[in-house]
Amino acid sequence: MLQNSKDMNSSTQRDDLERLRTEAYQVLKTNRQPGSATLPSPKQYPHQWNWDSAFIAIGLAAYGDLDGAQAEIQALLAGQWGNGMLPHIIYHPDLKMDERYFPNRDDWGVRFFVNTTDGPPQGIDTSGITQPPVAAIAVEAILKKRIDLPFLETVYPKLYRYHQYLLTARDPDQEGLAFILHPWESGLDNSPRWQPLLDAMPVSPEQVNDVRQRRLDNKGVSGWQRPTDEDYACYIELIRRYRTYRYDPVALGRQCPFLVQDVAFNAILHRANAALLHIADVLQRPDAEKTTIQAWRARTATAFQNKLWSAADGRYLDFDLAHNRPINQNTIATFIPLFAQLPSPEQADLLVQAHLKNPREYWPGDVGRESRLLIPTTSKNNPLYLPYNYWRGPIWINTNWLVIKGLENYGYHAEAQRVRQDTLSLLYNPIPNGTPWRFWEYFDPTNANVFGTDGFSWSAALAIELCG
Ligand code: 2M8
Repeated sequence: MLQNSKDMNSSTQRDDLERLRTEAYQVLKTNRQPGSATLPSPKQYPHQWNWDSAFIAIGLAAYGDLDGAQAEIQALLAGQWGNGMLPHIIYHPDLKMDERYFPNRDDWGVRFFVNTTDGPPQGIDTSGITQPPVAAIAVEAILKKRIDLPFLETVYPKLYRYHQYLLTARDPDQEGLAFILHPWESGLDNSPRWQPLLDAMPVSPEQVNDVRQRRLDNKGVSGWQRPTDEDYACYIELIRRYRTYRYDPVALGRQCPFLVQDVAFNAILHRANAALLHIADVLQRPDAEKTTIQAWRARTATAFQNKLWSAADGRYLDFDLAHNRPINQNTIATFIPLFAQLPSPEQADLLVQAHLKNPREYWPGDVGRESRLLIPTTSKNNPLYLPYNYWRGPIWINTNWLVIKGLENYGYHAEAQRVRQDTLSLLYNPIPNGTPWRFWEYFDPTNANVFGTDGFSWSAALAIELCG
């Protein structure tokens, strides 16, 4: 195992990191579909996912495969809807893949219910919801390595329209906060933050039974590592409702039982708007357009201070628009605003000292619930914390990566280094005469047990980025 920064600087460790990079890139090559995008995992997630592709592009850019990174982004943007939304899944063109993932393309019904000028492009099957908007951040990572003007000119208008959709259709009151309308839009699917909302959603025993029959995600991966059937019944019930509303954004905004201004999603959007501005500068876009992006950023920054910050808790709280109240669940989302430089230095210090470095919450130690590794995705003192279940507590490479960047933004270099060290040590697991790195999906913070699927693309991609 990679143990500490001293080890990491030794020549053996440098060789190991070099091998880690090479093997990680191999995973991405294996998961890439000829002439198309990279699957998160051919076994578990056999289609293209929105924020996965953005993380993959970041890893490809860090490796120096800039053509691959650009192709990944272009494949993602090819699925953009007429109304600007970037769907969370672009289904694999091979229909046989539908036997391997639930819900399948027909379950969304987007072709039937969305006006074609607003909906998915002809010939591309997509889901009907989005995911955290990391794409512009990935494009910025590419442009820092190579300025390919024709590429930037192709992708910029699409990214602009995506952000515009999020800050208009998803922000009818112009607060600078986009709402998400499904737990899957957060990317942190069964985060404890959503539990109170799901508990309030009526789903029948028949619906639970139906998803129990249809679910495929808990066949290759053990069910105890995945969301419950009850959670899945809610996920599918929400999709059923969107079909009933014909994906009309106004109806969705008024009637959806799950409407949340998610701290993590909006922090990522804020950071993505900084990236968009950077791209606009490179392309010398008109001032009016840049002023609009600046206005989005100003609004979001104000809303984070005035609406989402809780002085009593010393952290940001998501806001439940359907019930007009904050959601108070301490999870990894607490730290994502650091990535977007939203907190003041004093707020950042509170987040780091009172929460991240608190052994009752996130920091390793045996006060209350014991853990050894950073960063659990749920605070250890949250009653809903489960170190082995999906987004309920396990460590994920993408959330660690976002927090590492956030800590570095504020000069918390020792803490960032500690998280980076833990992240690489989880990925680096040499076994004699075997494949040393399997790039698992998520990890137990108490004992480094591995969960989910192996050969998981964003674990590999962000490992490359972290190797530097
Ligand atoms: C997971 O989500 C999908 C649904 O979108 C699933 O559980 O089937 C999440 O971890 C999500 O963040 C990720 O993008 C997706 C593909 O890796 O898997």
